[in-house]
Amino acid sequence: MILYGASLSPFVRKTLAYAAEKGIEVTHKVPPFGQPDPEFMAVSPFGKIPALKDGDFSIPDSSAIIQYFEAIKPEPALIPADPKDRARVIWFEEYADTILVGASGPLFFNRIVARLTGAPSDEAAAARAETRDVPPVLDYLERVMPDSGHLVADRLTLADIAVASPFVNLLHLRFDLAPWPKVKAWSEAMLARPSFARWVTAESRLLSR
Ligand SMILES: N[C@@H](CCC(=O)N[C@@H](CS)C(=O)NCC(=O)O)C(=O)O
Repeated sequence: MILYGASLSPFVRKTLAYAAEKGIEVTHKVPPFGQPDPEFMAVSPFGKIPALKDGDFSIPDSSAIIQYFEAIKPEPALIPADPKDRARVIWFEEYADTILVGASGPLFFNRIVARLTGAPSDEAAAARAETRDVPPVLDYLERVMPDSGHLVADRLTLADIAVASPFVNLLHLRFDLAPWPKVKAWSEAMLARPSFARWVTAESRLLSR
């Protein structure tokens, strides 16, 4: 199986960490930046990352890829069968993908991606995200964070993996999580798991160049 996309993308990192937690082996390929790559475009019609190729089957989108992983290898089950827990897991994936990435994306893009790619940087947009947009999104997470250290069902699920992924981007940004102590402890524990730690290390090396 080939998983396309740079791990700096929270969507790509989510699928890579999910595969690792499931014990699914993937070959990771990063399509060349800024150049049309026919092999990649064949699996991702809109050029978005991640995308997956498994033999003659291919599928884009992190959520679709994760559903595929869960179906081909049901154990360990990271999407609960219980209706309420399952719904909560999908909500947290949505919170991560749209609300947290939506709020923190301009910060990451303008302070890190722009530097890496040479794209113009909008520091005012980054500062707005940092001071106005991200804090209420983290306030919510602090409010709902269970004492068990897992977001749903008191065990590791897709919810923890999906929400932890953008926290690697916040780590690269040296975003101070001290005002959100439960979130800080949870994110440190999640990012120390081997499924995330290897990407934290590899990306930190890339960003320090
Ligand atoms: N809903 C998609 C979002 C994918 C996405 O927007 N990826 C960004 C990188 S973080 C991308 O490919 N951007 C390049 C582009 O929009 O051309 C998913 O979950 O995979």
